[in-house]
Amino acid sequence: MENSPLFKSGHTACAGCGQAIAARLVIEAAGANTIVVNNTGCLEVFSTKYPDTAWGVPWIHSLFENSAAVASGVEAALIYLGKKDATNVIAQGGDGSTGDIGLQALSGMLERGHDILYVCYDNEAYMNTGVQRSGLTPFDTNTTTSPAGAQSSGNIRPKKPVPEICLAHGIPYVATASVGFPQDLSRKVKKAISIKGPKYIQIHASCPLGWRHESNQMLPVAKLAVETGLYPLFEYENGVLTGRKQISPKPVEEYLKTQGRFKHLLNNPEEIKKIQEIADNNIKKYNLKLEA
Ligand SMILES: Cc1ncc(C[n+]2csc(CCOP(=O)(O)OP(=O)(O)O)c2C)c(N)n1
Ligand code: SF4
Repeated sequence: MENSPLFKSGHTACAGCGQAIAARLVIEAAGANTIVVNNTGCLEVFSTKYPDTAWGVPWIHSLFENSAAVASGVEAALIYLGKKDATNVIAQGGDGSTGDIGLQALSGMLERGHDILYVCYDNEAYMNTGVQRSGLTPFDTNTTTSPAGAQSSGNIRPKKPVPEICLAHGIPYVATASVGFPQDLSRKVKKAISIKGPKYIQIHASCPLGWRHESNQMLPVAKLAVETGLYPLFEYENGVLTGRKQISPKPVEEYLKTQGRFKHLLNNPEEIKKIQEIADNNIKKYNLKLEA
C-alpha cells in the first residue's frame, strides 16, 4: 500500500487493525477539505501519539463521549465564517463511544440537523481499555466483562441497533459498511459527504487483538461477517432502503470458528442455533439472499 497524505503510515495500531484501514479509507474518500473530530479510543490513541500525527487534515480530539457535540460547534463556526460549503465535517469514534456513552451527543447532533457525517468504527467492544463489552458487542461474545464459562456463553444481550436508532431521527442517510468491502465503504462515504444534513455510517472493523484472530486475517474475517448475514450491509436514503449487499449465505459457524472470542461456542449447537437465527432474521429483514 502506498503512503497516504491524509492518513500517514507510522501510527501505532496493532498489525492487521481493521479500524486503521477503515479510517484511512474514510478520509481518502472524504478528501483534504475535511475537519475530523475524534472521540477517545484506539483510533485516537494510535493515530496521534504526541508529538506525531497520522492525519493530513485538521483533527480535533474530543472527550470519549462528545465528538458529535464538538463537531456541531465546528460546523456552526464554519457557517459563521462562511466556510461550511467548502468544508466537510466528520465526527467519529468506536462503538462504545458512539452507541453507549456518546449516544446522547449523537442524538442531539442528528436532531439539530447539522451537516456532519458521523462514522462509527464498530469493533464490537471497548478495545482500547482491554476488550470490555459494549452495547454493540454481539450476543454470546466472550469479552473481559462478559466472560464465557460455566455460568454463561458470553454476552447475554443482543447487539444494539444503532443504525435503526439513527434512522428513527429521520436523517437523510444511514448506512452500514465493512472493512472487508473497501470499495463499497468508499462509495458510501462519498455519497454521504454529497448529501446535506446529518449522516451516519457504521463500519464493521476487525480487531485481531479483541476478536482473537491472526493479524493477516483482517479482511477474510470481516468479509465472513457479511457473507453469513451477521453484519448486513445496507443503506437508507430519506428513510427508504435503497441499497443492500446480497449474499449466498454461509453458515454462521464459518465466521465463528475464525475467532477466539467465539471459541467456546464451537461445541455448543444450541448457542450456534441462536446465532444462526440472528443471521437468518437479518437475511429476511433486508432481503439479502441472492436468487439462484
Ligand atoms: C468518560 C470516560 N470514561 C472512560 C474512559 C476510558 N476509555 C478510554 S478509551 C475507552 C474505550 C473505547 O472504546 P470504543 O469507543 O469502543 O473504541 P475502541 O477503543 O474500541 O476503538 C474507554 C473506556 C474515558 N476516556 N472517558
Ligand atoms: S486493539 Fe484492536 S482496534 Fe485497537 S489498535 Fe489493536 S487491532 Fe486496532
